[in-house]
Amino acid sequence: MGAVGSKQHARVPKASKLSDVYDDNENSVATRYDTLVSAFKTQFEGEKPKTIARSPGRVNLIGEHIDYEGYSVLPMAIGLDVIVAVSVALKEEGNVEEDEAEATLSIANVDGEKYMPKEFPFDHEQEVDVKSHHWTNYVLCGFKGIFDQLKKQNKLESVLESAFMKRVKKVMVMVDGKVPLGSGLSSSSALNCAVTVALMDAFELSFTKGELSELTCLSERYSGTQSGGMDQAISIMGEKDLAKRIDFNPIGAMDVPLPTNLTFLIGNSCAVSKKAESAHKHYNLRVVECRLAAILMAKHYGEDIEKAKTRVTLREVADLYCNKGDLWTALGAVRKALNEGSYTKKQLENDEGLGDLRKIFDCENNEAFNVVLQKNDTFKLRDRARHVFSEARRVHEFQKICEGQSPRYAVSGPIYEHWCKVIGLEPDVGVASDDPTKDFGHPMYGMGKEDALAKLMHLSHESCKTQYECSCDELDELVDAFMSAGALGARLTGAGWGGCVVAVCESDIAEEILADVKKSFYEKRFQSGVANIADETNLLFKTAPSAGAAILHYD
Ligand code: NG1
Ligand code: MG
Repeated sequence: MGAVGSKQHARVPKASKLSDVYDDNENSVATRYDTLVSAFKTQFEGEKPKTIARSPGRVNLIGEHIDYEGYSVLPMAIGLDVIVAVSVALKEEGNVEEDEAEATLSIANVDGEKYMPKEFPFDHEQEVDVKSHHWTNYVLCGFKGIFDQLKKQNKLESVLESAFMKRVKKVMVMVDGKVPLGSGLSSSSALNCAVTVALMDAFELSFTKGELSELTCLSERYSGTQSGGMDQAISIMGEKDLAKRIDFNPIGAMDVPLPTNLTFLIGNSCAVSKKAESAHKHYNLRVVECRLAAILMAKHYGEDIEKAKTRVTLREVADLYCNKGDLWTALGAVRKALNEGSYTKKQLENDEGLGDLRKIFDCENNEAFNVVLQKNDTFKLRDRARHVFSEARRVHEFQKICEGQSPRYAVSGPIYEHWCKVIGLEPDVGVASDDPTKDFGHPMYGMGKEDALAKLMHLSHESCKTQYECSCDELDELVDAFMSAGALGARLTGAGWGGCVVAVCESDIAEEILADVKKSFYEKRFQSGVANIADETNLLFKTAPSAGAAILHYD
């Protein structure tokens, strides 16, 4: 039951055959690699790539917006990926002219019309121009992350002084991405991770998967989002046929086998979530709200205000004060510690005694938070904290059910039984409500495994929509379309505010559901020609857990 395995100490596999990395579609995959190599040669005047690496996008099955609060999430890597070819040209020894020339980092894309090439100095301190939102920013993130990691390991000086690094003339990078942008399938992390792995190999360095997951999580913040570490960790540590429970602090990945009679489907709502551009009112604002909620909860538990102001995550506070992190207790505490509705900046600074918020968020040095505080005056804390704790609980329940526990035992626990006594209900009955704002049990007793998993996904979507407010009309409509078509459950996946829905269904009706959703959602939305869009651009498809990052020796 429940295969376990924590793979953070392993290295990224080096495969020599494409079929070791991809399980199907091998012919078109091979053509894609040929195209990458020939685009590389054309762009870089006949040079041949030294390393090719791939890293996939992901779909998060459950556990939304809780990674940055320190809670485990449950994604799987998908087949769509980013592939990167890299080569390093070295200066000729003794060639004075070359010795003095500035080394460069030259980045190009197979789709050069849409994604223009760009060149930077070969300098790990090169700043990322967050305001430009240029696609190469993520390549720069990957590049910088490698040197940050070396610094952390006290190896930066020696690597920079090595004969190899001193001779670098030009680093050439060619990218081909298949993960749709802004769709909640993590195209950005797939790009960052693929580049990091390719450059690591080309620079003759070797990091463990755990180190790579951590360094790419941190380096992606150069792009302007205060991201958690889910996307990078699963892109690096994903495995065929397994979903993963990704843990943080320290980072780890535990195998989660999914029921074999179920199929997961992905549909793109076609509402593009421009994450970097709208971070101040969406993603980064939520990070700020959760942190404020953590601070007020710590204060509620009697912590000295100055100490409370150093709290960063809700988990930190729950672990300290809520019965060692018991999520039922934490949900109860939220009601007492945080007001309903919104707090204004003034209320937080004056009435709650937090003082200058800009100081708490180190706005002098953190532009992302600086913009959030400049552009927002109201902050919802209770709803956000409630989502985080209840979603963390759903992840736990989802995993337990996948591992074979009966839904009843996955949901209940000593504290749950206790609450039932307090409110005068038989634990077996639970509180029969679909309302995710109710802090007590959900009616999962006697449910089959499949229905219980689907129900958790459904509750997750409701919580994202009403408590975290990260859904949108298109996503809600697509969730409904999947449900009407016969899916067992459906929810937004990824950051939300656009992007994709993940649905789960009995495998034998997957095709029927896809056909139905194509009609009810896509054809209705786009009137004509939708069939082609849906077929060609990965808008609607079946998915299964796929392999994570790999290095390919391809010739
Ligand atoms: P998206 O926007 O789907 O790549 C983001 C974060 C995750 C996680 C989810 C919400 C990045 C790179 N990723 O994913 O860490 O917080 O939102 O669960 O910012
Ligand atoms: Mg992303």
